[in-house]
Amino acid sequence: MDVCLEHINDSLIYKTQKVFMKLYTHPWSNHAARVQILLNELAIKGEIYEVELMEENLNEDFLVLNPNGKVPILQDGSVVLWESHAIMRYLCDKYADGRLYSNGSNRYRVEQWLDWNHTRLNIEAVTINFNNVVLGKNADLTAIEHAQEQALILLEILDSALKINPFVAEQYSIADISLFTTVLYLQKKQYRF
Ligand SMILES: N[C@@H](CCC(=O)N[C@@H](CS)C(=O)NCC(=O)O)C(=O)O
Repeated sequence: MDVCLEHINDSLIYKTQKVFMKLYTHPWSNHAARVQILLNELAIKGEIYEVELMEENLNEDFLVLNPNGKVPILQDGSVVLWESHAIMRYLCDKYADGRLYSNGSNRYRVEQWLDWNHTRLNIEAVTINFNNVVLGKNADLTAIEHAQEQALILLEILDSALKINPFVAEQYSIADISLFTTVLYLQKKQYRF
């Protein structure tokens, strides 16, 4: 990466020294897509490295970066992070200058929806896609049906929240980005960068 962003007196300053940012991703990963969207929102240009899943992610070198063998992984200089939401929080704290993950009471609303997505809606989306795409002919049809039913109930909760406000928290935030990638995943759509 040619640009180094650094917080100086609370503002983002572009410095001439070089910093190395790399995102390990996969085109079908909803978890990686949310980080990639955030990098775009923050106008951070790093190296996007597409990992060959079920092969490269099982290599020793990869497992050193993430022992879970999953994408996304963010490498920002000496910082290596996995878990999409943790990466998003980190990027906002370091580079967003108060945008997308604001301080104060609105932040708890953002956290609420991030947790809700991770522990509720995203789980159903992963079950549906894992069975349909990865297991294919061996898919557990009962699990798919159950996940679809649950997803519909959860989407109604999300719809109700979005009737009040166009964003789940007061302002556009990383919770909206995360939820967007899950809804897209439920629609079996790939985010095109
Ligand atoms: N909770 C993790 C989930 C990451 C995840 O499940 N990544 C999938 C792609 S969407 C993966 O790398 N799967 C490869 C594997 O399990 O072998 C996050 O939010 O980053």
